[in-house]
Amino acid sequence: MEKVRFQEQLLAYEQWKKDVINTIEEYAPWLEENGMSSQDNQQRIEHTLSTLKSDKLTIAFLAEFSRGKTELINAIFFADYGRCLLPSDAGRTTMCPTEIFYDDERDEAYVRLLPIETRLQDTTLTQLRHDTKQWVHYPLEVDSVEQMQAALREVIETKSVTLDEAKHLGLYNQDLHPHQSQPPEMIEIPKWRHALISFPHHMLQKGLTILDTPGLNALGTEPELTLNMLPAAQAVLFVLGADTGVTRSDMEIWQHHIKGFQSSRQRGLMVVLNKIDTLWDDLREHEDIHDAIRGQQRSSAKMLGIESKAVFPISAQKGLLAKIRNEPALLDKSGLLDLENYLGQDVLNIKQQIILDTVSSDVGQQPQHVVR
Ligand SMILES: Nc1nc2c(ncn2[C@@H]2O[C@H](COP(=O)(O)OP(=O)(O)O)[C@@H](O)[C@H]2O)c(=O)[nH]1
Ligand SMILES: [Mg+2]
Repeated sequence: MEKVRFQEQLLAYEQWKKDVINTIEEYAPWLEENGMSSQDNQQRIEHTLSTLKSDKLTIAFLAEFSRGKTELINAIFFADYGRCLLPSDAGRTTMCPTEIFYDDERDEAYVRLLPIETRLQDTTLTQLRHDTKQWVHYPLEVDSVEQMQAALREVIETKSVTLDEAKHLGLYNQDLHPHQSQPPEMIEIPKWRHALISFPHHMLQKGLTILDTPGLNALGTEPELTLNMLPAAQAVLFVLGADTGVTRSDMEIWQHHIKGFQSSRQRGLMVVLNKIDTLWDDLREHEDIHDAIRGQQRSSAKMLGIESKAVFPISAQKGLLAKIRNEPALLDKSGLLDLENYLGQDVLNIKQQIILDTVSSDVGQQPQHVVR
């Protein structure tokens, strides 16, 4: 089967949705002409149309820090820019949950950052989201990769505060400093609590939202992320590293933040074994490398209690490089397109099903008529 990039599948899905909207728009006058229109019918049709038009798709990237979530987001979505748009480097990873989407209302590119001190307020993130005064706003100049990279680096910024301040903000955890007899005087904490990136990428403009998360720590300190934002996502992408294997903190995220939600309702879940390039070795036979990757894929799957084929071995780094340099052999070897292909099918099928359910329950009597 030919592998289709996620972008192309999303475009096909958008076309399908547009067709459904057109059909429903034609349905209302048709009912009228045939004397079957009623106020109730019209209202339901309007409700369906507004649901369809505001339809969003959120994919949450969830994993312990440094598994390559940000690199993978760059590889899937931003390879066209020829560089890492979002900062992904060793040691300094995304510090705050970051939503990447397109703001149609303002129709502009920006990064907006919520200061960490807002944790002291008695307001929820949902409330703060609409209170633009509390956010620091930087416009993004989409024609300048340098300007954008510089502005986007804010999401990895930290600041040094006293132990008391860190405690006051609820950001000091003694377990993180197990080898020190005395607690440290100064603590490094994230500068920002949340970041919103509005970016005019064609998929984001079509209603896709990506949620990039920092790691287990943030899941503990920001309950809204766990309670509201992750459950609202239509798909979760869980990332493991081939260099580390399945660690205790990977297991904790899996057990507490992913598995629990899975049973409650249908949504997409993908498990990725990233950094398989760390197993590529010029001195080893091709077969040996293949076996080593399969071995890790099997053992990771076993630990998570899922089927081996549900784990996608990939190299985000090599996939990104292959896209930038246009090297099909390397892209194939990176496994990135297998993941994108699945992402497109699985997530979009679920979305399609949700839309079909909305249409059939709202527009009612003859849903098959509408969506055929
Ligand atoms: N070798 C290798 N390194 C990777 C790969 N993906 C990410 N990395 C590196 O792993 C580090 C952490 O990546 P990042 O995307 O920031 O991880 P995050 O904290 O999960 O967002 C960075 O130094 C990346 O360059 C990969 O596929 N292969
Ligand atoms: Mg990151």
